[in-house]
Amino acid sequence: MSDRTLFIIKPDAVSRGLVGRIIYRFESKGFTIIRLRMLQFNREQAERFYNVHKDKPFFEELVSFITSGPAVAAIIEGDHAVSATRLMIGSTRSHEAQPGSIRGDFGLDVAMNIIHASDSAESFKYESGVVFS
Ligand code: DAT
Ligand code: MG
Repeated sequence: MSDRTLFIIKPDAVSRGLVGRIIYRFESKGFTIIRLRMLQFNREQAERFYNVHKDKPFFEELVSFITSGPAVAAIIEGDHAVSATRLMIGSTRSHEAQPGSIRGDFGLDVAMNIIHASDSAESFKYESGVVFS
């Protein structure tokens, strides 16, 4: 089933010069890029984006990290986009992420974990509204 998802290359990966290598993986996999933009999250937008985590102890850290520098957001389309992209990014805790996944190959940290991807069709709809409106 062809569907769409959103990923965000987070400020740590942008500042480390990983944008091209990350986008290359999604193109190589067979996804089509539908939208692509560099953006700087402001606090209000970051709090809305991460609304689902507002009661978590790491919420403040999350918001301050995502607003700390430019990020790159993309909407991509292809078969099983949501689940395939989640597999490609790897586990949240980068040091435990499978080698071959983006977090597994490029990161070690939990908070600064390179990339975000929507985890369902509903979160894709919500998150892309925050980032591409
Ligand atoms: P994911 O990004 O894999 O969907 P999540 O939705 O559980 O993970 O959490 C959102 C982000 O919050 C995650 O990418 C990094 C941060 N985060 C999660 N757990 C954390 C923790 N224990 N300490 C610090 N940051 C954390
Ligand atoms: Mg998540």
